[in-house]
Amino acid sequence: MSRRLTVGAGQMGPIARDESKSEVVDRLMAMLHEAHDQGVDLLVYPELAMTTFFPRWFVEDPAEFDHYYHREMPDSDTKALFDEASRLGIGFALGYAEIETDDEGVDHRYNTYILMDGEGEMVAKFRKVHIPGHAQYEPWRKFQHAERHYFEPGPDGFGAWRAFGGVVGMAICNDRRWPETYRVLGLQGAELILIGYNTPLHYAPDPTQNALSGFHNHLVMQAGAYQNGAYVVGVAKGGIEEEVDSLAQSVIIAPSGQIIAQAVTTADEVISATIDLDFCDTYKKTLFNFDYYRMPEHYGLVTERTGAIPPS
Ligand code: CDT
Repeated sequence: MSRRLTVGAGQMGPIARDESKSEVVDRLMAMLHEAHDQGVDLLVYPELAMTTFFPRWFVEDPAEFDHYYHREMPDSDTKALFDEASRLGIGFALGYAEIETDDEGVDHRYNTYILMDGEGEMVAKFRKVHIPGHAQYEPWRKFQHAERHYFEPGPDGFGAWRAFGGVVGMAICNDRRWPETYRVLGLQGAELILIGYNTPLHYAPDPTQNALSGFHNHLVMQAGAYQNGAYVVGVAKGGIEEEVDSLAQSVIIAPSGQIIAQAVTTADEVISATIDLDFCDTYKKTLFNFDYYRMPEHYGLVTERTGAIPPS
């Protein structure tokens, strides 16, 4: 018995500030067809795949940027992509900026992933939990990273869902740097973790990290895969977008922690790998047999404390 599935990463090159949603959908559609040619069952697009990475600009009233957000998915801009994917029988995960108005009429803005199965049914929605960057205008920066101005943390945490013959979880960009993300998914039996990202190569608070950007990207995702016996699909929107260079190097990672496919460009590019979800047990039932080896009575601080408190 094996549970084989072909997963694809639909890496994107830059999206210009004035690029229309229909132009973006054309690009996503071209990658969908390429994925179909590669026999892909599930195609993963990046974080905020519909727009330029607008948090690099600060506007006092976030509502001025509401044209970058979607109130429903699919909507009139994206319906063609959803229709074509279900016609081809391909599931996909799409990152986008979401706006939702609550019962009191208050708008909430989220950095969101939607996961669709191959029949055109929505499997799940995930809203980014760890929101990086800053909430105020910071004039000393070459460019802003004001995600904390434009998005609130997803209130639902890290869910996992039965789909594609296995258990699937999602995370978005900065979430991938935190081991808790993978462990919370691992504790729900996640076998396949989908992660989109937009990572500028220049990290303003500490530029000594710039040269390590690609290393850190793979380091965290390979560790998360291995320590939880899961496949990880990490998908970039990379290249030079509105003068800001961002990391590409999208990857598909096995539960062994090994990279089994990697993008070679900084442009739109589909990579794929046929995986066997049963292979997760090679790790989940041996070295990382959680039931047998975990010691949760010694992990209390992980949820009791936020910041570190060294001994006095
Ligand atoms: N999109 C996103 O979360 N990017 C962050 C950039 C570093 S924090 C300014 C990341 O973790 O890759």
